[in-house]
Amino acid sequence: MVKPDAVQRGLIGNIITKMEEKGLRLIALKMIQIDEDTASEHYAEHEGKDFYEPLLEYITSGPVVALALKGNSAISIVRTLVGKTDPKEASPGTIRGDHGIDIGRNVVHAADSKESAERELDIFFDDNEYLDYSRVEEDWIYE
Ligand code: IDP
Ligand code: MG
Repeated sequence: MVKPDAVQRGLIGNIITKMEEKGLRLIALKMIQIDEDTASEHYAEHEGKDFYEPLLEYITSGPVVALALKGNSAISIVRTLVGKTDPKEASPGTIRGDHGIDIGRNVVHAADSKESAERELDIFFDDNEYLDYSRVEEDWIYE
């Protein structure tokens, strides 16, 4: 997910480009403004933590772009492209490493496991919103 700060900073295209160029297949995409209920469902695991309320405020503060990506090892690949949670510690070349400073404005969200990916995708997409196709270059991406 492209978070509200990244939308405001004109980084949508840049972030999606990184995923496309890596070779991941974009199978669903939407721009939305997350409401309070959806935000608390999405971030349920963080309820009760110090940063929970500011996090809900942040993620509901403006439009976001939700995307579903498919590919071998997609979840770990995306987490690697995104970089560490705290942009100050994220490596150069990663999205957070190149574009953020504060942990509470860390540009993107990415699911961290198959279970969380399934749970989170269910929040934002209906089953009939996933597109079934392949990219012509996939024969050249996978051996
Ligand atoms: P992740 O986004 O890398 O998976 P999580 O630990 O799941 O990191 O935290 C969810 C989000 O909560 C982070 O992306 C960040 O926006 C926010 N967050 C996490 N830890 C802190 C903190 O210590 N202070 C402020 N915000 C935080
Ligand atoms: Mg997380």
